[in-house]
Amino acid sequence: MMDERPLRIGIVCYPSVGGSGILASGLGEELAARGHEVHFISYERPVRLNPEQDRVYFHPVEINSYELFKYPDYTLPLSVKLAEVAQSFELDVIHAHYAVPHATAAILAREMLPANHRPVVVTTLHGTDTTLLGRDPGYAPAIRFALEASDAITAVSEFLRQETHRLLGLAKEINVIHNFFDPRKAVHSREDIRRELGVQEGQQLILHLSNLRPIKRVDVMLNALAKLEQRERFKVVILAGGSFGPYQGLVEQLGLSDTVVVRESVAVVEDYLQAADIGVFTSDSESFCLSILELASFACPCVSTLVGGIPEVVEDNESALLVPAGNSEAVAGALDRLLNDAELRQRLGTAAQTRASELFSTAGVVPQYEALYRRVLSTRQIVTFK
Ligand code: GMT
Repeated sequence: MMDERPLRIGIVCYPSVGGSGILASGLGEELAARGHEVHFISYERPVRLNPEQDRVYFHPVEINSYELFKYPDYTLPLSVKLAEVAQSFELDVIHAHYAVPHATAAILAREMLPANHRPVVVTTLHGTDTTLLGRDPGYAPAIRFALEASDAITAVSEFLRQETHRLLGLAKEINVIHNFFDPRKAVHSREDIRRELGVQEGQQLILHLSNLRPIKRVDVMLNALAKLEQRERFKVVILAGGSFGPYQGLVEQLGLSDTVVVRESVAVVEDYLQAADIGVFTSDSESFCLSILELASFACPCVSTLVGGIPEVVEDNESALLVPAGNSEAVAGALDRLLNDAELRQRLGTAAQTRASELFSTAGVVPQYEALYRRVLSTRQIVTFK
């Protein structure tokens, strides 16, 4: 029979606005709500982590700036902090989100500890750790090693599972556990948010949210928006998880200054999700695209590029409009269809919401992680260096 006692879980993730950190924070909060003790280890407190949550602890990693190092080192202090926390709090599991450098540091921490005090290491791949860094010969061997040495690996989509096998040639099993999302309560009303953003009566709000990395192809999105006629029909809101500065010039050049509103570092994303009528995403690659799921939970339909794991999240013409990557003409055409057709928006949005609650709810997905932890703990084999 499987051990059902609450677990002590260490989560290492990026604390900034980015899907992997957001997912890891949501997972930790939910695991704590289900009775487990959860320790976050990172260089800052994760942005979306609720400071009020019981059984959730945060352990900062201090980064030194020794003159000897031309570049500051994070991996070693992280591994030492992980080992310290694992030993002091008798962690059962270290769950590393994003391979670089988190899985590497977790493996190092596990190996530093006495064999009978070693937590198991579960590594979750989120996307660019495979699709970008996994192609880089300067990283790939280290990523492959950290994954082979993990006690279990998960990927957030079937696409990412296959890409990881293809690019890294891993022999080890990869478990697919999709992203999940259940919205928190919005703080402001839909009307207040739209008013604050300057959305006029009868106008539609097109929303994009991301960390604006080059892979998001904000240039393609802006070019598509510039192709849309009758600008009085809509307002575009960009929630920027990074500086929008590099794109400001393009906004002006395309004559979009009166159409595009940018908000950097918003506190409650649900305020904006509930206020949106259409989402737009133009990424060249996306292992899942948590933002599409976030909008789907508010029955907001999206136009997106048909790349990576996105068709696992939403289906073309059923719950979204999916278009080829890098094609601003196609993005504009799909946005135009949605802007002009309230019935289509309603149909796709409702289908996206149903799919989200059936396949990607917190209640459905988090137990998959719990089951994996327990399975690995019950069958653990001490993985040691050859
Ligand atoms: O999309 C980003 O640039 C952020 C990135 C991250 O690692 O934080 O997001 C990745 O993880 C998310 C959560 O699992 C996925 O929903 C995103 O699709 C994935 N991004 C990419 O694959 C580009």
